[in-house]
Amino acid sequence: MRLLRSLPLLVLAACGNDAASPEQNLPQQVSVQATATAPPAFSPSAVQLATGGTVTWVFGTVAHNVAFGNAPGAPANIPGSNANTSVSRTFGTSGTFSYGCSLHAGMSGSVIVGGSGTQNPYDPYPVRRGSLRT
Ligand SMILES: [Cu+2]
Repeated sequence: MRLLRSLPLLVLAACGNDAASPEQNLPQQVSVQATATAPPAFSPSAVQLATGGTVTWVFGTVAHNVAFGNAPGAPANIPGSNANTSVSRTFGTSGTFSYGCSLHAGMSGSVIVGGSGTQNPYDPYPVRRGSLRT
């Protein structure tokens, strides 16, 4: 009977731990440079980000934009011609979001949000059994 009563607590503790650990090592803020040199590119072309984190695109002397297509959960596009400015977007949904610059064919990048960071080894017993006893 004692084992059955403590089982729901153990399950809750394990779920909470699982939800937190994949995000622990992912950055909240990342910068991407839109290069002014040929060929036009986003650098780095792929970045990893914690869910809810922010990417800042840094535009130099050559105009670029950022278009995510119609991916569900993607932030608003950065339309038009952006030069000598920086624009940030927040990513509240996990997933991989590919984007491109409509001014330069083949200029593309991706933002990988949540879940894919370096994970801690799975701990099957995050709470010591003894601490559940009352
Ligand atoms: Cu461009």
